[in-house]
Amino acid sequence: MLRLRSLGAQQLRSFFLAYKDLRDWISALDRAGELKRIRVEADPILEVTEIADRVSKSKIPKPGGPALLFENLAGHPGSKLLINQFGSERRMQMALGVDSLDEIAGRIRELLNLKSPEGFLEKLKMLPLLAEMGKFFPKLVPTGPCKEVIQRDRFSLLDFPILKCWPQDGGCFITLPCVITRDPRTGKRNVGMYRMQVYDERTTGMHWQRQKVAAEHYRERLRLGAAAGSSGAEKSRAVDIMARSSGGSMLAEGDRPSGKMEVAVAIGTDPALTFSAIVPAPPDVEEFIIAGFLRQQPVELVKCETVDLEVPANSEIVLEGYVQLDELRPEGPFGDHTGFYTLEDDYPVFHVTCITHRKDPIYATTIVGKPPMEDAWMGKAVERIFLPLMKLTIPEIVDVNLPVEGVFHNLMIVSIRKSYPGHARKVMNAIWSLGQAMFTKCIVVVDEDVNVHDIGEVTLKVFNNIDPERDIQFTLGPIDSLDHASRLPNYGSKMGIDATRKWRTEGFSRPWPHEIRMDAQVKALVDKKWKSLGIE
Ligand SMILES: Cc1cc2nc3c(=O)[nH]c(=O)nc-3n(C[C@H](O)[C@H](O)[C@H](O)COP(=O)(O)O)c2cc1C
Ligand SMILES: [Mn+2]
Repeated sequence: MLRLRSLGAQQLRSFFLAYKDLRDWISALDRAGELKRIRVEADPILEVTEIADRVSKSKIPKPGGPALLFENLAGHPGSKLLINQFGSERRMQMALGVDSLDEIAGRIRELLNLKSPEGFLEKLKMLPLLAEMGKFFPKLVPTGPCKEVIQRDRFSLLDFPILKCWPQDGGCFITLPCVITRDPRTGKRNVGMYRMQVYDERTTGMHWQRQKVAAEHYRERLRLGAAAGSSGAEKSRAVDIMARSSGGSMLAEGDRPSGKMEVAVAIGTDPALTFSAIVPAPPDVEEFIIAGFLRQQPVELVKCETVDLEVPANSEIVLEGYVQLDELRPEGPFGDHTGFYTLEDDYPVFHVTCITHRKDPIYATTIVGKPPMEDAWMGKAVERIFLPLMKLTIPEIVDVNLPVEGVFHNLMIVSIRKSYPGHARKVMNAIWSLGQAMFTKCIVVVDEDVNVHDIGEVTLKVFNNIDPERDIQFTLGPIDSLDHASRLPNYGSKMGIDATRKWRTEGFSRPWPHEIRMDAQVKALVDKKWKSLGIE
């Protein structure tokens, strides 16, 4: 009963907090002193990056600086651009309507902890919760702000102040798009954030990495096409392009499977929705539901004009179009969140068939580069929110830290409640098989008494505790596409360090030393004397 009441209170509170759209969110940032309007002219080519980068790395007023609304962009009179909206702990909390990200983790735990009601009264008590859950599901509405201007004939991507982020980038990139696709088998929708390189007025790259959900939707279409194709040749062509779209060269003309995959892209939505596009949710969970859960109000969707997809009604800009199944094109280089440029590689191509937008649309974007950047704060939010979900499959996990400089896939420090010999290695293997955590290049496992967020303590304990030859575990598997060091693109080795205290049952027969700690009595004594010592 208590649980239900607390959910009710949260629901009531967040009723006032869910942002209607990007503009509502910008006003909230402004009121909270978290927004800076830039009226001096700035160029979307490199200059906005340099400004945003300095702000991201500044400590004023707090780490991450303010969000920036550029109101005077060179070459784009009248355009506005929002950047760094998620770029601080406070803004990330505000975006999700909480005072602490652990609140959301708590809400997820509540849901996971639900037990089936026994008897009529308990069922009755569940009703408000069920009503609450109804709020998570998206709602189709006849129209919305994103339809204020509909452009089917004369439109150009070049009208928007799309950034060229870094000097050696292959061009301008849309960096904060919510890319919406549909699973051709189940009809379920996916929203993923995949950058888009602008090739010309109506064409972009579509950088969904091969292990991401939209890439699977794409392969699913190829498979279906192959199954429908009458000849064995058609089938083998589809298989071929699947392999080649993982880093190979283009197919020769006349050797291509045909067909299209519809795609819609929303730019500049309310912050919960934008955030939902980056969360590593299980493939079959619609991000629209996650956004509904986070904002505790349904996401309102409208039908697209030229494709059979739905988009958030509150979007500033919507791009509708398709990806041709037989077409790959070099994408990149792009200054990435690893702090290095990702190399050029072949990716699908997005053809825009229609653009709809609000009047005077605000273009939302971000930059990535050497950390810390805006995405560091988004990544930390994912870390906190996903902890209870990780614990669902790996309950022995106590806490997790993905240090920002580990760029999320290079380093995970995890503390566990060790219960049996080899337990740390079991946890490594579980993490390497858990969704996007499969990319983790190095997993460091420590005992539960180590504070994973204190890098000094982690360093002290880990390197004191290991016998490297014994405690390092290597494995081979899929690697993040951004990794430039692996032997092959997307495939290479990973390492786990078992830095837990070793047990006799693990073949360790030496005594384990005690950690140095002063007696409590002596500490209390010195506390009392401290001032009189005249040291401070
Ligand atoms: C700013 C930003 C840019 C990103 N760009 C890409 C990208 O270009 N390609 C990609 O595959 N993932 C990119 N990601 C990560 C994905 O959004 C993330 O893996 C997400 O969970 C994918 O959704 P999915 O599981 O529905 O495929 C980016 C994340 C952020 C925060
Ligand atoms: Mn997804």
